[in-house]
Amino acid sequence: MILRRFLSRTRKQLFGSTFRQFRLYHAPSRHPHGTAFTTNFAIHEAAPNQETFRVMDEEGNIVLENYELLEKDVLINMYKSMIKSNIFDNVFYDIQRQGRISFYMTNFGEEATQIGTAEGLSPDDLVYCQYRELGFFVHRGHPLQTMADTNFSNMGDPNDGKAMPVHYGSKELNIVTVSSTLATQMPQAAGAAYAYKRENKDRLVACWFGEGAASEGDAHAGFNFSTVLKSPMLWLCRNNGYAISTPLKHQYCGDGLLSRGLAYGMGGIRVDGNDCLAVVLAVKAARKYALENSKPVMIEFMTYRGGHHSTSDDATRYRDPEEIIYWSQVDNPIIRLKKLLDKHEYLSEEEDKEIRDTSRKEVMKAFRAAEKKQKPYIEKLFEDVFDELTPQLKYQERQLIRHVSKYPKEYGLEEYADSAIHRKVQRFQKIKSAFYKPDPNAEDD
Ligand SMILES: Cc1ncc(C[n+]2csc(CCOP(=O)(O)OP(=O)(O)O)c2C)c(N)n1
Ligand SMILES: [Mg+2]
Repeated sequence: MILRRFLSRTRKQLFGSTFRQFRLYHAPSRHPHGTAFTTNFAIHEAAPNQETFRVMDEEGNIVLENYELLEKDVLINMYKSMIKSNIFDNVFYDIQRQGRISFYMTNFGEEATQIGTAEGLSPDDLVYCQYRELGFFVHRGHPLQTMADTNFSNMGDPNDGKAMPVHYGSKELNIVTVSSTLATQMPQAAGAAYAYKRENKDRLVACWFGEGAASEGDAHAGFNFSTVLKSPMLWLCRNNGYAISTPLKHQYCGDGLLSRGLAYGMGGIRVDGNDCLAVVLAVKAARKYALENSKPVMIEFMTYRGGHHSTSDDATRYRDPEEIIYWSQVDNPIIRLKKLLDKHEYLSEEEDKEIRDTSRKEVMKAFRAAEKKQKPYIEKLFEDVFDELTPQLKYQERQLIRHVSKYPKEYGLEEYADSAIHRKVQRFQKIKSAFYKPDPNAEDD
């Protein structure tokens, strides 16, 4: 009201007396931006918030008219992936709490966003992740064993123990390895999408990011490149309400990420991220649109981070328990899909139990096997980074070998695969035993 009064006064002051006799003025402009001239003075305000598209409500009722339901097999497979991902999260969260792995991040509450997206994309599409996309990996078929191995940083870890847990990736499945330095994946994804445009095949690039990561400069560079270069790609925003302890109200003003995408000139849609049917529909449609029009589309998934940010965080310090309970019990993607399956009599209680039992067994098997595997040999630390080691790194490697060989017990050498360090320690022990017979009654030397 106050703003409107101010504007009308300003308009009167500026144009009132001199130009009263003229009608509102419009004229074309030759500015390359393609705008026109007007005398209609206005300080524009942001458009009202865009609505969130959904197909199914919290009770599993279909609310979209004329919606053709996905086939039973597709729904059951998505449900299986949700359960598997949820059990994997529970098991690995507990394992971390027991001190068996160093770190973990759960995906509770974001299962429909992750799994529905995997269902909607083509397996040929190249995907860049942030770090909270477990369900996407599961549904695309990434072996649980490889993920368990990655979390244990053992010899089965494709990163050779050089990255933190949850940094999964798979060349075969077209998923670029997670890099949790926020938003670094975004300009890379825009570049890859441009390469795909030049290749002109029926595939695109999709890039995950959180609403918090979107505050990084890299996000804006990525958005801008993708629209200016008119590249076919999907920007997949997981808007889960928090960036560690920062709630979204402290993260941004305006209409979230969707409005930013539109401002950059891409297509966009806001979707209920806890409704797997809406997610699949939106991803398929956006994918088609991006390829047909050779331009990016942003999908903003409205969801909720059900767990702590990571095992280094305690979310109860900054979140109301009631809020957490609402999202875990009322607006929860797994419960919602289960209600839909029940309504259509697609899943009996026995079948549900069977899915849960099988998934638990699979996860436990992967965890137990991963815990038994040795860690990569220690010098691996220096390999596969530079083609040839720099003099400094060579010096550091020699130092490391010397130091660890001197204090092998401090480093639990038996956990690591055989290496130059082991052989050095063995040689040293042989020499020692040749010259020195330990006192059998003495304590460990
Ligand atoms: C460049 C950079 N700055 C800060 C961090 C620390 N950090 C890790 S995750 C995170 C929050 C990201 O939130 P969001 O993008 O919303 O993803 P979410 O954790 O909610 O899935 C921050 C600040 C980081 N990893 N990288
Ligand atoms: Mg977030």
